[in-house]
Amino acid sequence: MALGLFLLLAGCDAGAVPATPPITPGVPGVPRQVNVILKDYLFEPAIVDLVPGETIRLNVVNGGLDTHELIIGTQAVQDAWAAAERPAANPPPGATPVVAVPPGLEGVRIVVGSGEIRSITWTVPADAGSLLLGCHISDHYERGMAGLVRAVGPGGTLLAPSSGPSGPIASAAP
Ligand SMILES: [Cu+2]
Repeated sequence: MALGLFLLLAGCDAGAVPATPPITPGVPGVPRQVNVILKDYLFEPAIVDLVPGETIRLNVVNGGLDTHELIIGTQAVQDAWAAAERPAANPPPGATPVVAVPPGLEGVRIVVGSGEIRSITWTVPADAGSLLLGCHISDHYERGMAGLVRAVGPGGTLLAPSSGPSGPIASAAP
């Protein structure tokens, strides 16, 4: 019975996306592939495990109908983009309005149109555990496009929490 169930599950799983393998930190010549999917209106995954100092190939896929962005940065970076993009809320169809934040608060920003994928190669900073994810287009952040980075060791074990803000997901709940 148990074996039959196992076979059934295994059969259903054939051809599906394999489980996330243990983390082998990326290096400049061989970056680790990290995928983040943008949806209407959430990040998948909402918690991204990264090893401080590793080099990743960050692939950002927009599986939603709206234009979305992935901003990776501290709370100060998220706040800066939220303030900068507030005037551009509910933009007309077309290119995303050009917005800017003060120097030093740029973080990483990747804007992706519906159905598109954009990739960057990025070296994860030492303060990775204090980084948050956000999309500040229109009201997307409030609707659930908020997440965070967890700093992990090479084996995927959680590193000691950073001094960053706590509970960003809870604070972003409607
Ligand atoms: Cu969005």
